[in-house]
Order: sequence, then structure tokens, then C-alpha cells
Amino acid sequence: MHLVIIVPAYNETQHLGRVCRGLFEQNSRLTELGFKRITTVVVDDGSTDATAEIARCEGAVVIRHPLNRGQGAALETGDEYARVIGADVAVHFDADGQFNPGDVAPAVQALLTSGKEVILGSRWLGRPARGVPFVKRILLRTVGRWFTYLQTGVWLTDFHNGFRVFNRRALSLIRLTHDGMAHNAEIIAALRRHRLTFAEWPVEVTYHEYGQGVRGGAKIFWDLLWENFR
Ligand SMILES: Nc1nc2c(ncn2[C@@H]2O[C@H](COP(=O)(O)OP(=O)(O)OP(=O)(O)O)[C@@H](O)[C@H]2O)c(=O)[nH]1
Ligand SMILES: [Mg+2]
Repeated sequence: MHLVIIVPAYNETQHLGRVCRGLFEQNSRLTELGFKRITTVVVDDGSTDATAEIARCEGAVVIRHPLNRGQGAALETGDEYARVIGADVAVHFDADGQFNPGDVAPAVQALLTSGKEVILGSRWLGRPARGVPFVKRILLRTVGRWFTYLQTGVWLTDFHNGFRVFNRRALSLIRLTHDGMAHNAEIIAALRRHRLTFAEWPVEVTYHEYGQGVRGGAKIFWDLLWENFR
């Protein structure tokens, strides 16, 4: 089996090195799950800093967008690469150090043992997320859940989490056309449209001093709204 870990990155020099090393340290656990090949691909989404160089130095495969296009576009580029190289399982993992690389093996194992086709990370299952800005917590945890439910008919504890695991069928069926943050809603809608079986799984999300905060939350909602009228 071949596992591909997709890391979308936009100006992430601060944390990317540690993220890559943390992911490579999971290789032995992932090998125990039956993966003969494990590929980590960093999609540099038109960064203006040394994001690509850092990823290359750490030994990741690097694909670079000449211009910044958005997280959705970066994920679709990574997904297409994973399809082309024959991934059996693909993982979406952010580059900003908010996710714990130690959560990859348990989430992949959950996919393999549950028979589900998609595993969605949730910061609200298990240990509470640390350092989530209050307003963002309200937006994400309450308003967003209802918004996503009304929009997609899918009820999730965490509708906007970048930690995901896809099996080969899900990877082939879920195609992202929205470049910005509303790609999340697109993935959730695709679960329903293609009758993909899925489950949520507790993952750690730790906020550093920066992150998108409230402005980011508002942008997510603007993208979601825009998605409806596009
Ligand atoms: N914001 C942003 N992130 C991008 C872009 N392209 C790729 N990414 C990457 O997508 C991942 C998630 O982006 P974040 O800005 O952290 O989005 P988020 O986690 O929903 O928001 P926060 O909770 O504020 O961190 C990170 O690894 C980014 O580097 C882009 O154009 N804008
Ligand atoms: Mg983030």
C-alpha cells in the first residue's frame, strides 16, 4: 500500500521544518500499518519566503504554484499528484504546526479498520482544542456547524478542519474547484453526493500566537456565502 501525505503551505517557514520532521518520524508506525511506500508532498502555494527550500531540505517532495492561489487549489494539486503516483490512502495535513503528526497513524488506522472511505479530523472530539480565539470558537463550533448542515445536509462537530484521510475511491471522486477556504464545504458536499462513508476522529489542534483568528473566520464565511452564488 502507498500512503501520500499532502501538506499545503503558504509562507510557513516558521513551523514547516518541524512539521516535516514530525511527519517523517511517523514512518515506522505507518509502515506497521502495512504501507510499503510513504510519500510526503509539500504544495508550496506561491510563497514569498523559503517555504519550498525548507521542505526540500527536510526531504519532502515539493510542488510549487508560481502564484498564490489558495488552500483549496494547493490541496487539489496535492490530490492530483497523489492520484497520479497511485496513492491507496491520502492525508491532508496543514503546514502551520497546529496539527500533531502523532495523530496521523491513529487516524489512518481508523480508516483502515473502520471500513470508512473518509476520516475527518475534529478538534471538538476528545481533548478540547487549545488556544482557539473565543469568537472563532463560537463561529466555528456553533454558527459554522449549522451553516454547513443547512448547506450540505451533513452534521459535523468540526466543519472546518484541514486534517483528513481519504481512501483511493474518495481521492478519485473528490475534486476541488474552489481555490479559497470554502473548499471545505465542497469536500463535505462531495461526501453526500458520492455517498462516501465517513467518520470524524479526534485530532489535536493547537493555536500559536498567529493564525487567521476572527478575520480568518469571517473570510471562511464570506467564501462559503460566495460559494453559494458562484
Ligand atoms: N491562509 C492561507 N493558507 C494557505 C494558502 N495556501 C495554502 N495554505 C495553507 O493551508 C493551511 C491552512 O491554512 P490556515 O491559514 O492555517 O487556515 P486555518 O487552519 O483554517 O486557519 P487558522 O485556524 O487561523 O490557522 C496552512 O498550511 C497554509 O499554509 C493560502 O492562500 N492562504
Ligand atoms: Mg491553521
